[in-house]
Amino acid sequence: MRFQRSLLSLALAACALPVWAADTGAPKLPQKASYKVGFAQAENNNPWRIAETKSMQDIAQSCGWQLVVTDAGGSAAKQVADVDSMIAQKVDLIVLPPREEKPLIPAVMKAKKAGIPVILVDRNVDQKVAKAGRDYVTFIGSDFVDQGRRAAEWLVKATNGKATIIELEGTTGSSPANDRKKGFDQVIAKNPGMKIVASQSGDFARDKGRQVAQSLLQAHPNTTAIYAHNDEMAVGAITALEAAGKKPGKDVLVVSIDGTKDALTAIAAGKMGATVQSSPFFGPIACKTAQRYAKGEAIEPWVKVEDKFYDASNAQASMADGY
Ligand code: GYE
Repeated sequence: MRFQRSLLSLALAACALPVWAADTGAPKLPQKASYKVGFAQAENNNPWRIAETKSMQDIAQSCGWQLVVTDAGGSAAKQVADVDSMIAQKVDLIVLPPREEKPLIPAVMKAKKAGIPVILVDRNVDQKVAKAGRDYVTFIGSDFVDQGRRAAEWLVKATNGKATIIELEGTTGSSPANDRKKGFDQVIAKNPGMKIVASQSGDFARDKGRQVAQSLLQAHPNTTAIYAHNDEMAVGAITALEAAGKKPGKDVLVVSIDGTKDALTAIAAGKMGATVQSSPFFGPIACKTAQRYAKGEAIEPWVKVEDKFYDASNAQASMADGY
């Protein structure tokens, strides 16, 4: 009986073996003089995304890439369809900034099945479901948790550990929104004088950020700080503060992430406190990583991008970093 049962469980286990059990890992990239490469952009509605797309286009020629660029216009479903069409076109490599962590996983898996390697840039997919080295080559990008921590640490210092905070979150379900929240919360939780009174998504967009800031400021007129997950929403929040008759940078401190030209300008003007850089310039590093991969080098699962930090001490002098 026991023998039978163990045989049965063995059989069941065999049936339940995931498809990737006999997996040889992410598809390889052959060494060639030129490649057809797909870059499936999530949206092009802000300076960060425009700089990222341009960085890919700028590197294409010198990297031997014939680049196919699509724009999902802010729709994860469209981004999946864009990857589908790149698979149908039989591109050699797909460079993908997955708009959201979960919905883009089927696209990664479909490319893998078609034998096309995928390099994730800027945003990641859900690590519980898809893995670097196994399903895609690697993730090239910033440490978003650390960015959130750095923004919070600046705010703790600037407010002597006492603040009433509104948080403008990025795109719901995206890795930077999840992780920038996590890192910020970690630091805030250790400071009993710091309170996040409201937290809502502004979808990483300027006008949405302005609208959300406006309604949250009405509900919480005693707010003393705004943490935005990106500069576009921070700039929107500054507009909302001014419209509400408050002085950004004085009555309410603003801290965010990205390092856009508009943010550096706002910091230099004293309207914004600080921003943690999140570099959008993935072209050169994506090219280099693909070349290493084609040579057969083992690629680390996370090619980490190091980010600077801007506040009143260096914003003006760093204006050339902005985009
Ligand atoms: O911070 C934001 C953009 O995914 C890291 O997306 C990126 C973020 C960036 O829309 O401005």
